Amino acid sequence: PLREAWFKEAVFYQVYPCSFQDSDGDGIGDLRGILSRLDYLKGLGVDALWLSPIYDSPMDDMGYDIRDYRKVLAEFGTLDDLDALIAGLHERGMRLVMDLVVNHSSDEHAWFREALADPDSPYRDYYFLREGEPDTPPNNWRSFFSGPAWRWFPEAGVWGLHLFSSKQMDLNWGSERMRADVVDMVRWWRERGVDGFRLDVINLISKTPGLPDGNETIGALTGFTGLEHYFHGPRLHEHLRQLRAEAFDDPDCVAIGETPAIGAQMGKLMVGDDRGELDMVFNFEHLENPGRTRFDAYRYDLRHLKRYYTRWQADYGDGYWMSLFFDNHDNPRMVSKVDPRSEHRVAVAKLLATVMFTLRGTPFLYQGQELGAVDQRFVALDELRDVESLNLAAELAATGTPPDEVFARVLAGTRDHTRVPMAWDASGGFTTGVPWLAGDGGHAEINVASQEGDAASVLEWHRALIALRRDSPALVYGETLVERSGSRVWRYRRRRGAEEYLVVLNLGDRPARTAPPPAGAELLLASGSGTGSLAPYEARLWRLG
Ligand code: TEU
Repeated sequence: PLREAWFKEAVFYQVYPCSFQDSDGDGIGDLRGILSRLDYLKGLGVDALWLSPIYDSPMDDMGYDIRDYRKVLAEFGTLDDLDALIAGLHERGMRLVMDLVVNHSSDEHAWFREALADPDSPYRDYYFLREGEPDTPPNNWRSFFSGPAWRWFPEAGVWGLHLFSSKQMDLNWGSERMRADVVDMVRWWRERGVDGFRLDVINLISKTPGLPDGNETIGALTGFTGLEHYFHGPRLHEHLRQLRAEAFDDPDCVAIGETPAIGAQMGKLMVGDDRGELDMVFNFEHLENPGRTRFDAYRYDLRHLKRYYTRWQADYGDGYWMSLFFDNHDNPRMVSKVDPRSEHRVAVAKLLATVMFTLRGTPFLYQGQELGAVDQRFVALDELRDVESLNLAAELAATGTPPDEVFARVLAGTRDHTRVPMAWDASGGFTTGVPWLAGDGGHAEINVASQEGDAASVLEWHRALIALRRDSPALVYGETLVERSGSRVWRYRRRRGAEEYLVVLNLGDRPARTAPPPAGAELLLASGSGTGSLAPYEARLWRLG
């Protein structure tokens, strides 16, 4: 049976703290800035805010490298500011989800410093530190951010494992003490009033004991030698259950796993109602067409989206719950990937929003997505800040790739596209100072002020969909029934009891014919004319009963 829960009904909104709102003119967003924009979010219909990391950090990976789990980064504010933000959210009936990054910590975390300084330290076992020779890393694993997954520490004569940047040291979940410290820390945040967590790369936390070499064939196919030893490791489910039981065994607390490359079946093992692990996971298969990666420049074919969701909605059934999302801080804008031509921007943004708010699952918006924001027009490599992009550029250059090609490839996939400042008005409105990241987010044309109150805008389309979903249990809990149609058209119904909706979408850039809705249907929303052939990328939503 389908279980009801607040997080299934809620609309989530991801805030990237560096780039949402600056309150003190240093060019870096902050907690006071976010607080000042809560009424905007409330007005949009947002129920819960997911905050990317705001913890103390040397910012090697934009805060996903945590130096102190119980401290706020000075540029973002103080714990008092965070308490004020929590209070501000709760006053408005909204909730706060924090990013929990516990696959790794910063190399500047006190645990790591002690582990490195003293072989007999109890913290030695918190990480994967291996004695050895400077030329021979302990195994052949590769980092997601280029190069080997091992860093040599000459001062201690040890290698340290890092699946991400060389300042993000993997934590050893095999250590009972380490796990207990994580549980303590999570409980401490719960007591501060936090309503849930987004668990960063949480499917990577269990590694095959002994850290054996990765299979070279898998490595050649994926680019990430070693991943079969940690993507779905031997103790993953045990660790997740311990976390749930000891840190957030409470229906008020939501746990969302970020789980790259996990697929439907393994995902279900983490979110099943009877599993006692997580409530939802982020899966990423729908973000690229099959055979493509984020760093390929190509036009995304929306027929893949139809196939993907048709399969997943059926597969998940009633005992599992999906997250629905397109943009986040790790990916370019979906609108730009589908069709970069500006004349199609509004229609594509509305189509994607329609999918997000009418399929079964919990929608997660990323800041700017509600405006139909597009990729940043970066012109040179030195405008980029993201460690992944910079490492990749260096790696490509080192293997002889010409500079133009290096830039083109990095530009296609750089995570900085979505990290540029939020566009509040035609002059930006993010800061009175100089933004930390080059790029204006296209704010002269695309911004909150110009769209608010304009019925034809992408922003008002989002507001209307969110309001409709809030009052329609069928759009939240209803079953998803896909109708037969040509491949360029996607038609599905959502039904619960007597309440029923029909969604009709044109997945292509040319007009498309489709059967009319049943007699008596009431047209609620249309991004085109709403009658006759569908305009390019047109989305229509009907109430049937
Ligand atoms: O991302 C994990 C992840 O797998 C990616 O999507 C990542 O951006 C990259 O594509 C790997 O090739 C999470 C965070 O969301 C990301 O910002 C962090 O950089 C990363 O974990 C490490 O903490």
